[in-house]
Amino acid sequence: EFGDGKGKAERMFGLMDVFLKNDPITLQKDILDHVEFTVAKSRFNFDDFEAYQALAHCVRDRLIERWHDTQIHFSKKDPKRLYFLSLEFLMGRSLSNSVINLGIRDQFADALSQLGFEFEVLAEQEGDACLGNGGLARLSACQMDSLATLDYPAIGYGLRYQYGLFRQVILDGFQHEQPDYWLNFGNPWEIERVHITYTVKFYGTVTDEVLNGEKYKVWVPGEMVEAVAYDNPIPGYGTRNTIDLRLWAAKPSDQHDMEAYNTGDYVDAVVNRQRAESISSLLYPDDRSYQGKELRLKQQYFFVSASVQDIIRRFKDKHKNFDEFPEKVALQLNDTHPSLAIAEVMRVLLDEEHLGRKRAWDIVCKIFSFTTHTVSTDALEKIPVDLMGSLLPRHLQIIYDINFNFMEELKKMIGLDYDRLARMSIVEEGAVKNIRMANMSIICSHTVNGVSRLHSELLKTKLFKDFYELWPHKFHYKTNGVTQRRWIVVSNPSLCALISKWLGTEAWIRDIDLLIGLRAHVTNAKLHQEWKMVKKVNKVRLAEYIETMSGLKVSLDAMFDVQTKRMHEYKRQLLNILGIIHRYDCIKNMNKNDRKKVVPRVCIIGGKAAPGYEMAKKIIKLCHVVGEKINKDNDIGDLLKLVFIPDYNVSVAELVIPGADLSQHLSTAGHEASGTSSMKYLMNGCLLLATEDGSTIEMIEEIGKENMFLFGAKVDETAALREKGPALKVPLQFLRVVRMIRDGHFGLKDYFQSLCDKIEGENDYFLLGADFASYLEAQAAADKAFVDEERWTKMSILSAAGSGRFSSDRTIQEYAEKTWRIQPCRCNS
Ligand code: 8GP
Repeated sequence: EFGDGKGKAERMFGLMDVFLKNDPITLQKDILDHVEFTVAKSRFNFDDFEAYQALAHCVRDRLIERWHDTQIHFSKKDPKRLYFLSLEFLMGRSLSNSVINLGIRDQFADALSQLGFEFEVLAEQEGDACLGNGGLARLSACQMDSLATLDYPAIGYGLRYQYGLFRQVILDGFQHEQPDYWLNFGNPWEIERVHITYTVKFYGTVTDEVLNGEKYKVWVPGEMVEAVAYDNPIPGYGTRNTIDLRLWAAKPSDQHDMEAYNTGDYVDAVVNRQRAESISSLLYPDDRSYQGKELRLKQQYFFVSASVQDIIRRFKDKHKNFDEFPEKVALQLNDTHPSLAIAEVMRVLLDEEHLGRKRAWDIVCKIFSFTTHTVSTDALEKIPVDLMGSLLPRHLQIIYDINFNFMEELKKMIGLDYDRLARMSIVEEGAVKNIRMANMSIICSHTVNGVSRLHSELLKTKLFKDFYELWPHKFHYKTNGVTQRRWIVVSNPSLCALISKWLGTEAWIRDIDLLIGLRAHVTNAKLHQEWKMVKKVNKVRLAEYIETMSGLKVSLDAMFDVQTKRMHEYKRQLLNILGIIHRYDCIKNMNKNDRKKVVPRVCIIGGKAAPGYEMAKKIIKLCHVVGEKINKDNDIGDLLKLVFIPDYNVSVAELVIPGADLSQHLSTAGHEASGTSSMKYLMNGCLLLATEDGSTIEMIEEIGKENMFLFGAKVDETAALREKGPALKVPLQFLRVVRMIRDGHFGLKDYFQSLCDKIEGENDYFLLGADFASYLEAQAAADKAFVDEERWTKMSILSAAGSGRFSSDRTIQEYAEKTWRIQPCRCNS
């Protein structure tokens, strides 16, 4: 392994300790060494942030050590590997998660306290890595944690954006976006690999060439950019396995623009080179709507091309030909964003490896699997043919070729049903011709997964009906899950300790099914007492946060009622706000005696709106004006408060979720593919008020209807309700609250008209009016349950106890066994 001879290797081993040690003295020494030599501060004078940096480097050393062992082990065993391609990973903070997964949190806490620092305080110094928008991106992060924990030989690939998701700043109740230049203070969690670089080509032309009597296509690029690897070690829990999340950054290529230097245009040429870096400069903040922008397509191809080169290089290191490629490589497309990988693998196998069409196609069909995260046709990516043709001329040819062959096959199978042929074609005809990325992904993948059972049904009967009828065997689902390491162990240490105590083991941290064991104690008064205490601790933490952030003092006796997620009309934050207005209105009209019976509530809403999404931004403003009115109304006091939590992100979620009593998941049935925030709330013993949508349907099976507050139209009822249009009866209370907004009760009368128009009469596509009465009933049921403390606590325990199915460990195991067909590869060294 060490190049020149046994003697050198032995000498190097002699110089190293076998493993880094984790006793308090060694840790203190290592931290201080990093203060001095990495952070370059005096070990007698450093602040919390510098201590955090030193600590992070100390943890990083230990991560690298395990990461090396794992990579060497994988390389020796050469197992089939999973390559997880995703344009978004929402990792949040790394410190606490890392030390917990490495099993050395307490040792670090001890070492730090002896140096006069508190672990928790230092952990707060870390900024979030927000390289993703929302559900899809956090799911990728949870799945990486599970892949590592379950010892799967996997690598994640993505983009190292310099600007993460914008920071949300609220000024006068309006959302403003600020850039998140998150690398400003350095990032100790990544390792720059200056030697792992690949050239990525763009633009140019395709020519024909003859080699040994065979004709080949040659792509002569017009621009070249370098992709540099940044490795982010992802430690598993309870294992030495530490896998790699490899993110690519764009750097100018040395091969770039030689012409310009030669013609003497040196300054311009250097300035132009810098443009290359813009490819990985920012994360697009629109989750869902797709706009066919060139930079976005460049990002997609850039990360796909670098990853595919890396994958093929790794394979070729061990294999002489491509025979075994499908037995060694599984490529997972996280939504359609990485789907250019299909055309890219095809291109490499055809034009560079000269395998011939049949063989290349045969390989492609065996290695790709595709997961879609949406239910809406509008959210499916389409790339204008002109754009594709100019940026990636060879790929467009390949896509046309795949499509031609598919259409020929299809005609044989279904005959000349031109409508259906047109619907299934990769190429959408029309004023602007488009490439339909989802169609390409389905045609070329062996498996298409939905993210919940209901989602999968909708894919089969609606979104991808034509494809399902052709290839029923391709369609599956893997209900999403979240990792209990992050969402209980890191974010809710008190609950973690309590669960371990009552189960008599920490094994549930790796084996979530054990949580069921809590059911045996569900009526135990001692457990109830401790359970309530844990909730209280977390509510105190959340209340303090609210006070520092907004100056608002909230009562701990109130029900903390939370809705946090991206702002979308279908997620119906508006329904929540209308419900709050209704509650306020009712309280205002009550006499003193009736008011005594009101269950006090602190309503908490958080989430970002895409910068160009007007309606979502209006909902944020509405939340603020309503909150202002209610919170300033002394007559109401603690009976009702409404707080908007700005800049909702992973670390804010870690604080909010454990402190919630009730959480709301209000999507109109049939619109939320799965939903994952509900799973985090559930694990934390928070009760759910929800529609029967996405994965909630599966939660009902685990928790029981009687332990949740369900409401609203079911998925098969929505079409009929919409059809009724203006004839649909909506409750008077609904009309009244909308009227209050229209009449300017909360100010900005004109500004909110368009918002009101969207929810009245036949415009009410998301059925707020139709679901309002049932929503209020569910809210009333929640109030009733909350006053019965014992019942509430029991429901809370049962929620956590039944949340096991929603661990990403289960999801990943299903993917591994059924879709990727990979085996664990545990590193014991
Ligand atoms: C989300 C779905 O809306 C959510 O229901 C699901 O739980 C989550 O994915 C994980 O599967 N979808 C997206 O976040 C999404 O489509 N994002 C756009 C960037 C594509």
